[in-house]
Amino acid sequence: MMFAQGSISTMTITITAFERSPDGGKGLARDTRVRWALEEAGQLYEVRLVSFRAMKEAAHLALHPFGQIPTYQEGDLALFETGAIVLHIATHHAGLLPDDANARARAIAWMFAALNTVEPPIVEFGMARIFERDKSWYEERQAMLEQRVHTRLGEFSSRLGRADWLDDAFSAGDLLMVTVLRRLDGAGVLEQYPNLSAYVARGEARPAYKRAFDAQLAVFTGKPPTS
Ligand SMILES: N[C@@H](CCC(=O)N[C@@H](CS)C(=O)NCC(=O)O)C(=O)O
Repeated sequence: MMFAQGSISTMTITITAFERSPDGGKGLARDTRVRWALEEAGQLYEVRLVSFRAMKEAAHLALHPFGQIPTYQEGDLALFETGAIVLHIATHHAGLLPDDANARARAIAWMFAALNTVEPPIVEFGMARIFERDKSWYEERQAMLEQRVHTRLGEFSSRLGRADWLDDAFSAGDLLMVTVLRRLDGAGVLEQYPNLSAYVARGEARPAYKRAFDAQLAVFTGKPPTS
């Protein structure tokens, strides 16, 4: 599958994604953030779909030591971890990191914050909702996990305030933060922070995001993307 946008890269970029995403095409799997970064950077890419079984086999483990998606290949380079992949794209193409050195460092700090400070409690909360519902301690633990999410969202909401983006212009920090917050989809939590809901909606309204979303949805529906 090839999704073309913008300038032509001299080396083919290939990423991996779920053959069958458990989210039913909501774009919550982490290939979406890589697709989005590539779209913002105007790079062509190909997608190799992998099954859950194939992800744990030697060929895929050689690319991703933890047997996960997404991976990123470009010529001799093979990468895993979405933070590293998005940073690689952002440092090699315009559009995702500011030119000013200090603003660039701040944007990278936000990338780490999204993945290292905000994503863990959100993922733990979401995983418990999927895998622990039948446990006797589910309700009690869930309340604790939800509180941890609220702590981070409250802090982040205060920092973002009325700003459109984390700094003056949209950056890879916003891209990762929006995809992390999207993982709260359906939990009824994000809605309690109007500025964060608006921030996510702002990210989702970007043409590059829409192309990325449509492309991952097309894998699920089997229909080609419309944009
Ligand atoms: N920290 C990794 C997490 C990768 C990850 O958890 N990928 C999920 C899909 S979104 C996966 O492959 N899950 C299947 C599994 O772990 O077996 C990253 O950001 O790339």
